[in-house]
Order: sequence, then C-alpha cells, then structure tokens
Amino acid sequence: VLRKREEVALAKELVSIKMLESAIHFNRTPYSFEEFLLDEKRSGIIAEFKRRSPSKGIINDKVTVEEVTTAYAAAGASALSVLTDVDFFGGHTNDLLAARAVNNIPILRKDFMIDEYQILEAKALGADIILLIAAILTPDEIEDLAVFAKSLGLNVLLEVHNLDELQRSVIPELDAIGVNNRNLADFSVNIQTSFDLVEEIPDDFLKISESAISDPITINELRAAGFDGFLIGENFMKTQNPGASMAD
Ligand code: IGP
Repeated sequence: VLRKREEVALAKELVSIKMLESAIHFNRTPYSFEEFLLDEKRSGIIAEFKRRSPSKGIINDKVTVEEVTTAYAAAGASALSVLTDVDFFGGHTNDLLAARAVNNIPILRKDFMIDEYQILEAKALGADIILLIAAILTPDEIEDLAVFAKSLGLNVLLEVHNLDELQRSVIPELDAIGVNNRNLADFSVNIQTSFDLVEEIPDDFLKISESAISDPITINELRAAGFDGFLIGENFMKTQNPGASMAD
C-alpha cells in the first residue's frame, strides 16, 4: 500500500485529473457487469491477463494482451480482467488501454485501488469494473471509493477472503462480491473459502469466486453453490495459448 501511494503520487504529477477527464474513454458508458455475467450465452468466466505474480514469478511473457484478450472473448468470457500493477504483476495501464481497443465486453481493472485518482484513471483507460480489496481498505475507505466509482458509472467488485472482511465491508453501493481463494498475506489457496462464504453473501450482489480455479468440475460445483462468476488467470496464462486453453 505504501508503494502504491508513491506510485499514485507520481502519476498525479505526470497526468492531471483534467487530462484524465479529457481522455477518449472518459465519457463512455461502462458496460453492465451484471448484464454480461448473467447472459446465459456466456460462460460466467472472468478471464484474466496476468504476466507474472508474486507467488509464481513469471507466468507468461511471450503473449500479447491483444491476442489473449480477444481469444478469451471469442471463447465466451463474460468479462476480462487486466492487471495494471507494475511492481508485483508486471502489468501496465497501457495493457488496459490495449485490451479496451480490441474488445467489447466488460473489463475489470485489476489493481490495488486506494485513491480516487486511480478510479478516474480506470475510467480514462476504458475500464468498466474496479476492484476494492477489503484486506487493504477500511470500511470508510470502501464506502468513499465505491460511491465515487458509482458516480462515474463504473461497476464495483469488492474482494474478501474471510467472514470478518465480508461482514464489515458490505454496503449497497457494491455490484459484486468476490471471494478470493488466495490469502493475500501468505498466498496459500483453498477453494473451500468460496464454499464457506457463499451463503453469507446477500443475494442482491453478484457472487464471484476468485483464484486457483483450474477445472470445469470446480466451476460447476461453484455454480451449484450459488456463484455467478469465476475469475481465472494462471490456469489459462500458464499455457502457450491462453485463449485456446479457455476454449478447451
Ligand atoms: C486470478 P488465478 O489463481 O486464477 O491466477 O487467480 C485472480 O483471482 C488473482 O489474480 C487475484 C488478484 C487479486 C491479483 C485475485 N485478487 C488481487 C492481484 C490482486
């Protein structure tokens, strides 16, 4: 979070809020996350473009964001997730712009959002959904950032990984609640986290299971348990052709 604060401070000096507001995508109306996720002709998969991660190191640095995201969309992704964090995930804001240029389904800006500036930036880059991570934000911060994102027409996904985070963070401004099966503190994964928490998520939110999903059987089980969406990154990205591995 400290590193992120420095990154945001630097970005603010380089690109003013006025400049963000005059970006080509700033005034577009974001796609509805709900409409695409609940569309039965799509898979419910939110397919992620991720070059590397702190837990795995380099996952794939040989593919382009354009080829992978268009292949995901063609294979029936309901939405895309694009990492824009440089330091930990080898992503870039340009990756989001590039994905936006060639896709017409919702895109999640996957980053550690701590400041309204990043939400303006997400809008300017053509994102439709922003991520708020309960583990790094206070309930007041979640409320402020969610209200701000909604005022720009963006969809808001709140990520939790235990009951305490869920109970202290749920507010009506959110669109979707994601249960992260990966504990960001020690990177351990356990799909059971999703099954344990799904009943606790109020029905007025879209329910997403995130991380460590690697087979269709698990997706079916998660769907039967009540999940609407499945965020998958590494399992696709670790192959030579992530789009084709999703189609499989
Ligand atoms: C994807 P996986 O195990 O399929 O690669 O996970 C996604 O859930 C994961 O990248 C993620 C993430 C995050 C990354 C979930 N929450 C928060 C960075 C920050």
